Amino acid sequence: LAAPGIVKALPAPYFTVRGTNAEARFDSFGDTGHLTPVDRFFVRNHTTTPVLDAADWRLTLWGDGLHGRSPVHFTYGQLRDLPSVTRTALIECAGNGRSLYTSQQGEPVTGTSWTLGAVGAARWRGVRLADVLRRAGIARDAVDLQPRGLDDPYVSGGIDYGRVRRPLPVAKAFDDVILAYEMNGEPLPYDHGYPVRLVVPSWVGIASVKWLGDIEVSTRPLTSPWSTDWYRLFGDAHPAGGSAPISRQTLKSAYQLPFGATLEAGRVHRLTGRAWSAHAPVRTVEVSTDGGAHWRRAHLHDTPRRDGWVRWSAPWLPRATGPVTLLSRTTDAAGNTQPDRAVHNTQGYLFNAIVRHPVTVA
Ligand code: MTE
Ligand code: MO
Repeated sequence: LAAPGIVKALPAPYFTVRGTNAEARFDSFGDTGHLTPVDRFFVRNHTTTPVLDAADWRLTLWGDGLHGRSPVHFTYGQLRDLPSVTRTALIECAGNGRSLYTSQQGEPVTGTSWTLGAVGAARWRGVRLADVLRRAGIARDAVDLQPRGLDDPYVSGGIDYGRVRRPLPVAKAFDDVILAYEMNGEPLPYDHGYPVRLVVPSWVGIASVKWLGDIEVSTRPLTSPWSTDWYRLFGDAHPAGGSAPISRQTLKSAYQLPFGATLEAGRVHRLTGRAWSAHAPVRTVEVSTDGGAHWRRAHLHDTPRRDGWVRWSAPWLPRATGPVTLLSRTTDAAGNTQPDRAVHNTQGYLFNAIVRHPVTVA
């Protein structure tokens, strides 16, 4: 049952597999709690999941940004002996929602054709990256880190781009990044980065490097193809070589209902969904069951906070039969709200528009 490059068995009801990637069906979140169980947590692999052994794994820190000796090593046991922290964080692929640029806005994009299931919330336990950097002797003038994975080098179109790696500013590393070794109270599963991964809260998923092997610590800005060729906004709205490397995620809301679902006319349905923002806690979710002519507030079932998402529901009594477009729109405490259209970029990142969710009343 395991897909190529993915170790965990992917039960068909929960996932759509695309090559080495697996997307959760958003409607399968309907019977889960605030946290996303591992059996429906999306997998995004540039190549394949390596099966590593914690007993001979070690993390190496190196570079001119260490003031003492370099390299410095930490074994798995040494990391586990450091004070631990546990926190909830979403991981969401920068391209989550990408296919909607085309299906909803008629715009071409390249990259994995996700709908809305390349996101999940988990409880992560591990060590603060700041603690490890201090112990390794990070210099005052270090500005950038470059964490790198132990999965196979990424080769595409005959070009070997090397192992997955991406610069991470020291300021973010000291803020809230953790080296995670547990997910939802269990050792990290192979597909999610065993034995140790980064969790970079509120940033695009690529920042959360899995199967972490080493971290370069530098007194100068670093780059990699994951910050120059991809994970930037390219296209007409972003001329002159594209935006800066993208960092923070955006905001979204979605119904926990299959696209094209059929709902019975003449009875009350409890429509449910989730909303999340990487900028600030969710403030409101509004729903429209008439294609946007009227909006009303959904009921929020979680206390909005910075981490994780908010489950919401709204009752609906459809009377007339026929096709209907359901809409949802979230607004966060910083005043960000989902627009009617997302600003197009050729690689289809950061889709944030109101999703047009087709259903049929019969
Ligand atoms: N880390 C390594 N080493 N290799 C990868 O291919 N994919 C990144 C990131 N970390 C990746 C990686 C991307 S693009 C995303 S969206 C997240 O991992 C996905 O994390 P998940 O597979 O645990 O859901
Ligand atoms: Mo991603």
